[in-house]
Amino acid sequence: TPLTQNSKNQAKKSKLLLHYQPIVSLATGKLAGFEALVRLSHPMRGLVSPIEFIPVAEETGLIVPMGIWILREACRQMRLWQLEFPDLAPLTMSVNLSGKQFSQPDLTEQIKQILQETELPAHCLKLEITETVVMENAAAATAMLQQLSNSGIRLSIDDFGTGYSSLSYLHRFPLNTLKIDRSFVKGMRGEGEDSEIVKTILTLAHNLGLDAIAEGIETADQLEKLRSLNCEFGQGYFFSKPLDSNAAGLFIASNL
Ligand code: G
Ligand code: G
Ligand code: NA
Ligand code: MN
Repeated sequence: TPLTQNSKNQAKKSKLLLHYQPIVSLATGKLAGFEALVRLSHPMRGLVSPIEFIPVAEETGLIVPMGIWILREACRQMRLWQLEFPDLAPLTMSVNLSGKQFSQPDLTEQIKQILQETELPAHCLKLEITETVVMENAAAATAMLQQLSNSGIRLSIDDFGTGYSSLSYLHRFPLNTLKIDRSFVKGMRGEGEDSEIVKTILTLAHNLGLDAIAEGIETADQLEKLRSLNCEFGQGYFFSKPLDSNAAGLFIASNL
């Protein structure tokens, strides 16, 4: 039948989807937002990691339309949750931006249009950019970050501590958040070297007026340590792995 034919064709297509990893306030344990993480659903290979296809998409330029789809889908989903859970404290949706996306001159206009279409308030969207991308062309980056920030969009530096960073620029960028790379959280026990690095990043963030998210929290020990260091937010398997949209909706409901 045509229906079977159609579902066969559909099953052969690769398709993009988003998973959402909870970000939690370490002081209260309450849900603060999600990071959107893209996946490719492949008919033969199942869910393919972005590590495999984002670099290819960057090279071919496909990342630009793909990134627009990701932004729209993430904003649409967050707006749906706001409507579904009206008592929800405002959550932030964090979306990763690649270097090529970040260098599109019309990025701010495109995002403003997506926010208008999806009716998501600008302050509910946060963009994650790595320090390497920002530092590659610091002058252009400053102008771009300023535009985005002027539109009310929040900004965070992803994988902080692993890339090339310049402290003299950092304080000039209109940032909101530093995300402490999970490699530092992983090695954090007792008074080891990684604990000192985490402490130093937190001091830096707070001195610059930024908040911090610790990535890759997997144990109660790491959580306790980060809490005692006044790290505002955390993300990692200890709280939840990235969830599909249904499971993320259930996570919100169980957190109300
Ligand atoms: O979700 P996972 O751990 O597999 O992500 C692997 C890497 O892919 C991470 O570095 C993450 O930042 C990146 N990534 C995930 N989703 C996106 C996305 O939507 N856009 C871009 N540019 N990178 C993403
Ligand atoms: O580069 P970026 O920070 O965006 O990478 C996010 C990736 O980290 C996601 O693909 C996600 O699956 C992964 N991740 C999230 N939490 C944990 C964790 O607690 N431990 C490990 N090993 N990886 C995690
Ligand atoms: Na990220
Ligand atoms: Mn990250």
